[in-house]
Amino acid sequence: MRPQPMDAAEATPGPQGTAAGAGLVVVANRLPVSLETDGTDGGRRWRRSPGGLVNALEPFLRTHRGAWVGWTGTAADDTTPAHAWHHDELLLYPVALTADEVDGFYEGFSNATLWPLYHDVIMPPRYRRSWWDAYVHVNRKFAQATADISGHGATVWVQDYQLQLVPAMLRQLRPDLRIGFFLHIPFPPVELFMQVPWRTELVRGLLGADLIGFHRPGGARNFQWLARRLAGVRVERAVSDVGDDPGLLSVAEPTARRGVKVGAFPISIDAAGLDRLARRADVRTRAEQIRAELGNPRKIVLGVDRLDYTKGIDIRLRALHELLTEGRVSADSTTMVQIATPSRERVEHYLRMREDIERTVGRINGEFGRVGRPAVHYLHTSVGREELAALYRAADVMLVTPLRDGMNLVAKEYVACRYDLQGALVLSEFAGAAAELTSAYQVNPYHLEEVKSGLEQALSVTPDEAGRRMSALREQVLTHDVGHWAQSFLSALGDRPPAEEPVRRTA
Ligand code: GDG
Repeated sequence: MRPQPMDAAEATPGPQGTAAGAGLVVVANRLPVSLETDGTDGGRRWRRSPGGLVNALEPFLRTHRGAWVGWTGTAADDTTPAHAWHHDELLLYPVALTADEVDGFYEGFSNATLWPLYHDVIMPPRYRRSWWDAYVHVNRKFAQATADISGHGATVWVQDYQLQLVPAMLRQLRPDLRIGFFLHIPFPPVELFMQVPWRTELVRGLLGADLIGFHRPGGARNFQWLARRLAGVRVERAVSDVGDDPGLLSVAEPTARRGVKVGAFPISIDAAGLDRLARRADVRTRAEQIRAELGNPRKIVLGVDRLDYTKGIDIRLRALHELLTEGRVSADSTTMVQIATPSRERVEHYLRMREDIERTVGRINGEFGRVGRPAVHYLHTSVGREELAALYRAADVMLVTPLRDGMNLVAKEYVACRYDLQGALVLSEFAGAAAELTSAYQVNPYHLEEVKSGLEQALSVTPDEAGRRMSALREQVLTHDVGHWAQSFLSALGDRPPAEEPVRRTA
């Protein structure tokens, strides 16, 4: 099977955009484009980049004509535009990072300290002072760029763990702004967060926002506890189980008390858009073609992930391997496809994990594959949106087995593509999505026997049972889409808690 090329929506840098006065500004580590070299003519072009955050926010920004502040993804050189430019109706405002800043802020503190720490320390986080310094410095750059681009009284929505200091820095520069922050990854248990040498600074950074959003109420409650313990804030209202009714903290500023809302806002996908895409004749034809290219096996099992150690790709491969060894699954009738999108390839943990996974794939194919019929098709690549929808449509079983995941959009995308009410989802109970997708085959990824029996049950589900489960899953996903998520976050942010009484000064 050959993957089809990635979406190639090109961005043409327009006339130097003047950014002043933007009314809604999204601030994220990455701009929703990246500069790539074209294989045919060697020219460099901006292309839409894949990824959870971009996919989630883009439909919303399109309809609201916002601006986006972020890094281009390449260390600053003469290719980084110095000014804002338009791409597909969006105003993009680049933050240039040097190679050293990328090392310390992105690969270091963001991806080798915070990422493993916030994902249950699956890998040991590394605490390095120089990485922290780079994190502070780069967060300040983002805050300054946002202050420059935002109009008076604008709404700013800061995204994710790379930018946790931006809310407080931005509030200092521009007290007129309404600032929201959303964390796309899990917020860790308090005992783990307490490891960070700079824990108070991180909490104070977030407290600069008017609203701090998490995927799950548990994360929001962890944060509330830490804010009280580390920053001495008053908890006015505890976090409830619904995002529409967030908890409230009261923070003492130099002259007055200010309210900060904290709540759960589970992110979702453009469900109707994916449903439409999956129904398209060319996508349906491609799904049939994929089945044929795989040799028309009775069952196709699919995994789609960034190649990340949190995603549990190794676990699902081990489960399949044991099921094949025990004769509970046959390679004659079942074929697995794993799309592993390249990710963070310069971070050490990722290099080792990739070698591990590829060794396991090789071993399974060595033992159970035949000439022209591997048991596992492993693609270390990114595929286009249509190809992805066709793969979802072709897969009888979708395996989503992260050890920890903020939400996991892949699980929801699979459901959105199954308008035929067939297919079965095996889902880790440690993905944020598990709280909503209760009709999936939920498994504890640390319990290999449970993963194996989840996969086995999903492979042998009757059409009636599959239909019953998929209808329930679709009901949830189609009624709680990304528009609903953005809307509920922004309306909670718009409804800013009033300034409170002045802070009494003690001599
Ligand atoms: C973070 C959190 C949270 C993947 N491969 C291809 C491709 N993708 C797209 C998927 C999906 C997205 O990337 C991955 O989103 P996930 O949610 O699964 O995971 P993360 O990237 O880790 O995202 C996560 C998310 O933020 C949002 O808050 O859910 O928990 O870790 O949309 O479809 N897309 C295409 N080709 C690929 O090969 N076109």
